[in-house]
Amino acid sequence: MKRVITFGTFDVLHVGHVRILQRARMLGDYLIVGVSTDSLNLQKKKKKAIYSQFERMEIVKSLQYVDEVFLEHSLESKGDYIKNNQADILVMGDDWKGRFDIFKNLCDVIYLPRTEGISTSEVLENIKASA
Ligand code: C2G
Repeated sequence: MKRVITFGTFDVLHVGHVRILQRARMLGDYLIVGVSTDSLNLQKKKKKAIYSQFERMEIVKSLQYVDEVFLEHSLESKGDYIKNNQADILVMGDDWKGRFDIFKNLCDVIYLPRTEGISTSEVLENIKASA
């Protein structure tokens, strides 16, 4: 059974998130998602997530493509997360291209094209503009 792992904040879920999770799942048989904690997200994005880490985990877990979720506490722990979850494949959007090649000794590393024209920040801007 091929175990796929991926990571993200997945705030205000949109089709870009759904499509990477769907494609990641199709590369194996079981998809595990590390959902960034609120503090890791703040560190990465310099602004608070709209939904809490527990709400974001609940939403991601509800998707048909996702088998398991856990909290991603740090980018530096990615190697441990890969090992502890016995992942065979790490999948990330290609905005991360090259950033995780160091884990090629642990698992396959695949970067998939991002979905163009959508991001959580754009969605939030649109909501603000239409309010
Ligand atoms: N994504 C995508 N298309 C978009 C937006 C996002 O394919 N239009 C992908 C990203 O490339 C990433 C995943 O969806 O693989 C989650 O994106 P974010 O929630 O923005 O997460 P990110 O900040 O990239 O977190 O350990 C790595 C980090 O936790 C990744």
